[in-house]
Amino acid sequence: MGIWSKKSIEDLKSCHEEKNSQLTRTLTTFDLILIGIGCVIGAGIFSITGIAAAENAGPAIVISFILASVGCAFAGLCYSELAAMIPISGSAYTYAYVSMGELVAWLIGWSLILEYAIGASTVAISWSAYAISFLQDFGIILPAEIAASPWQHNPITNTANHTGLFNLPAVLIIVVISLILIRGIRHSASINAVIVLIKVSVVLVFIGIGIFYINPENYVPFIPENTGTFGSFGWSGILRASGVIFFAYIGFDAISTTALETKDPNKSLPRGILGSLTICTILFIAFSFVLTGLANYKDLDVAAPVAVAIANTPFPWLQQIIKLGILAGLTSVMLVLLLGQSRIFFVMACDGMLPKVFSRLHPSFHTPWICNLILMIAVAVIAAFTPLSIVGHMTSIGTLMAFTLVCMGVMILRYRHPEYPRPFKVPLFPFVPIMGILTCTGMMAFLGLSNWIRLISWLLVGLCIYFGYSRHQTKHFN
Ligand code: ALA
Repeated sequence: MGIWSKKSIEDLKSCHEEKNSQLTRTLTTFDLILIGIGCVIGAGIFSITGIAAAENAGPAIVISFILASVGCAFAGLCYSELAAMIPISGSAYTYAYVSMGELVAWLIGWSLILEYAIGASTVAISWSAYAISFLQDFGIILPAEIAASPWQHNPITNTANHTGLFNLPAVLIIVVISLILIRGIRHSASINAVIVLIKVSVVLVFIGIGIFYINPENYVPFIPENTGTFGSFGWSGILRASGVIFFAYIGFDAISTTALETKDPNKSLPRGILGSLTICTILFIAFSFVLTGLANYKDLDVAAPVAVAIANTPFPWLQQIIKLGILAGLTSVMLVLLLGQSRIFFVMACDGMLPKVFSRLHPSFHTPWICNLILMIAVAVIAAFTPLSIVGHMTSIGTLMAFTLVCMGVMILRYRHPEYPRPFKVPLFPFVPIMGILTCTGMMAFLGLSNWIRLISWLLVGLCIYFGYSRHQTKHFN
């Protein structure tokens, strides 16, 4: 009993039974793949890829994408085994509760805030930059004071003068999305499907047109020589870039947070996770290859690298359409991240880890609306006042930690409960989870000391809350 007390899968099911019956099971495998793509293709590919190519890897960013995708595939397989075996909302948090006990579950739940809530803030900041650029194309110039946080470059002049007070567009988009989520999951899934269609079309158009205008000279040298600084080009740069662009892959695991609303979770969850991961990996590799072929990597160090690349084709008018598609793409990412976060809080509140108010459902919409409102305020405040790079790296390192623990969870549960039915089993066990642990921790290592310090500080705050509050409130399981 206590901090190492674990839940059995039956405990979990009975704990959530009452709430389960109030959420509607409407989502299919296809919906889940759309939710996955909706969350994955976003600021990572549209903004961070160009910056990572310009600062770390050059055209070899393609190799970074392949390396990161290998880590994601290992973790994705592990997620699938657990998601099918424990088809209950809560993602890695739930799996850790079953395999490693209450304290580790709390720490995972706490680091998932970095992935979902802080990730949503990151994307909102990127959305704001593209929205400002789009409006600017039509002569609408926002006052600099409300266009960025005080520590960010001026997105209107693209200069380093810090004239911003707060980021109003980022706040507005978070408010709109939170209100949509309060209205209900089915409604949100339909909106998500339309947006996913738009953004996948944008990616395909970019690849399909761009491939004919690649300048092969841009690929020379394919791996620029290391500048003498670790992580700045050469092989260390490629590895650093794989940690940086890992952000682009974040989100496929959000599928597992919708288990309570999925019709046939045992089959749909692994199919949804692996399906969306495969599609996104292919698109990312093709996209980054075309991006670095259209423009020299040195010119891609901007918030909107896609626009720079398109300018090198005979179709500059594509810029507006592409920016609009990117705005839609980023919107759906925020939608899924905020949905996932509210469902994780919902389950944690059900377990007593968080105050009950987080699991209170709206009488007619049947959504955790108070939780959505609290999240809306927190995420909007962070997006209003924080620079993009800090929240982006925090998101990556926190998610990688959660992924590592999911891979460990698979190994522990195979050992502790070999008898439990597993509708989907990780192939080549234990090779896959071990490789998942190694690749994810490797990417974390390359993210550098300052991000480790931030992660450890975040976890220490989490431990204080756990020992000061949650530990005394949790339901204990035998
Ligand atoms: N993968 C998501 C993005 O790139 C978080 O925006």
